[in-house]
This record gives sequence, C-alpha cells and structure tokens, in this order.
Amino acid sequence: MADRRAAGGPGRLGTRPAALHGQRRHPAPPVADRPAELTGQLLAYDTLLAREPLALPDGAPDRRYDLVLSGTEIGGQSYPDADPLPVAEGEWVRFTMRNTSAKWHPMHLHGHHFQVLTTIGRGPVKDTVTVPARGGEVTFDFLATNPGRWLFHCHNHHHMEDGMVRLVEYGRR
Ligand SMILES: [Cu+2]
Repeated sequence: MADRRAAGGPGRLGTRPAALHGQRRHPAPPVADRPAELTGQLLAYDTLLAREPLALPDGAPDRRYDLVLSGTEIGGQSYPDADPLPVAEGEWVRFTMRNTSAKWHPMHLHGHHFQVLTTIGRGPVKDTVTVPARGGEVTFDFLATNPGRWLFHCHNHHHMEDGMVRLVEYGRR
C-alpha cells in the first residue's frame, strides 16, 4: 500500500518524484479533446496598437539598419567578430530585420523599448520581437536616449552562442 504521507501533503519534500513515477493525478486528455482557446483569435503584431506609443518625432528616422538574420549572423557579422552598430544619442533609429533562416528569432535589444512598425500603425512597444522564419520581416523604431553598450541579440540562447549578437553603442553627446 502506498504511503499517503509521502504522496501528498503540501510542502512535503519528496512528493514530486513520486508523482513522476506513475502516480498521475491528471491523466492526459483524450486525443480528440480540443481546448476552447484554440478557437479564439490569434493575436499578431499587426493586430495590436500601442496604448502608450514612443514619443517619436515627425518625419523620418535619423538612422536605419537593414539587418539580415541568418541564424549565425546579424547583418552579415557573427559575434565576437562583429562591429558595434553605431548610433548617436538622441537619434530615432530604425532596425529592419529580415530572417533568411529556417528558424524563428526572438530579437532582444537591451536598454531600450522599441515600437514595432505594423501595417495598421504604431504597433506594440516591446523589448523583444519575434522575426518569423523563411523571409519573415519586422521593423522597429527606438529612441537612443540611454547611452551605453547594449546587447542586441537573438534570445534563443543557442543562436546567441552561434554568434547572433551585436552591440549597440553610443555615448553622451
Ligand atoms: Cu535565433
């Protein structure tokens, strides 16, 4: 007979290994089950607008980078053999990323929030954005108002280890 003290009781050490070894309390649902969430609307960047958009000025960005994401490189360079992406304090900077690889890349910029440019307007404000595989393209804008040496990298850490890292670097004017 199973020892109930070992199988239950909040806060008792040793209960989880027992649950992993055959004492399942929540059996898998039937194969035909379909969670209600799957019939909902799938949100995409193009369906979201920012409640609090970045304070971007009128006109056009001061600086643009068009960056191909290859899976090991950002803009043709692979860290640590990669140049920083220079910007200047106060600039409005636009990054356009085009993913030529077969993997999705969640791209993360340290030290800033950026605003995703979408087909319906001023999209979500984020610090990480996913660029879909096989030709996916995402553009975002940020304001260079936080001088420093900031990592810009894929947040899949094995891609990061393969070199998908650049620095965004600027000082005070
Ligand atoms: Cu990646």
